[in-house]
Amino acid sequence: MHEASSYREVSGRLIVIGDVHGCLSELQSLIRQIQPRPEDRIILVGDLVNRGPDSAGVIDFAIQHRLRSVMGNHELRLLRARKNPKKAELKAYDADTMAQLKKRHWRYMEAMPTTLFFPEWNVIVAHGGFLPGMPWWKQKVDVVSRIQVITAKGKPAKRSEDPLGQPWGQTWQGPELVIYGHTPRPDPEIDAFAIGIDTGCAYGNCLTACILPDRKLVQVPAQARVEYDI
Ligand SMILES: [Mn+2]
Repeated sequence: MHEASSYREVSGRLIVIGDVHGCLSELQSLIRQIQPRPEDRIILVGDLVNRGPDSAGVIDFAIQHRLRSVMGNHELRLLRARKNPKKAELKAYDADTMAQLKKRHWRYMEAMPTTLFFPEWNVIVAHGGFLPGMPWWKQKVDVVSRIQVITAKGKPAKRSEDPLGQPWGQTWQGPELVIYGHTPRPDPEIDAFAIGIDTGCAYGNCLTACILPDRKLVQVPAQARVEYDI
């Protein structure tokens, strides 16, 4: 499900926030720092849950403050596990998160579209990204929420599966600007028509927002520091 926003609120800014992964206090302090105005819209790139301390709290915050989110690979895996528990391949943190989630949290996750398109800015928010050479609105949630790199054969893959694969954002020709998460990096990744804003908050780096139309980046540091490989 790809969803287009209405033209109603063109006067406001579009505030897009990277992978939160249960880091509620960092999300709150990032939003405090940005000081959203009533006409602004706040969009999350998905992966609200898992890894961090308060998955349910992040979704409650999103519900209370009317934040929209696109579907992340973590929400997708949890939704499928709930539907089909026998087939589910769960990680330890998936089970922890599932124990926290109530009906309202599942409902919020079920309503996440594959992408959100903002025609007034020609901007798409997606979790992972897109394959080049194929209309973005035809691409399935399994690709859009999971792609990190493109293999030599042109297939979508995780960076860990194909370390020599080309990051998809480098191949994206636009004209739509894609703002995405999913691939954690020490700093935001800025390509011609793609901006990656997953800066690994749950891994102890920071949480990043990209604010349109100025493309301004705002960051808050993570509260907990853990070792990890980018
Ligand atoms: Mn993520």
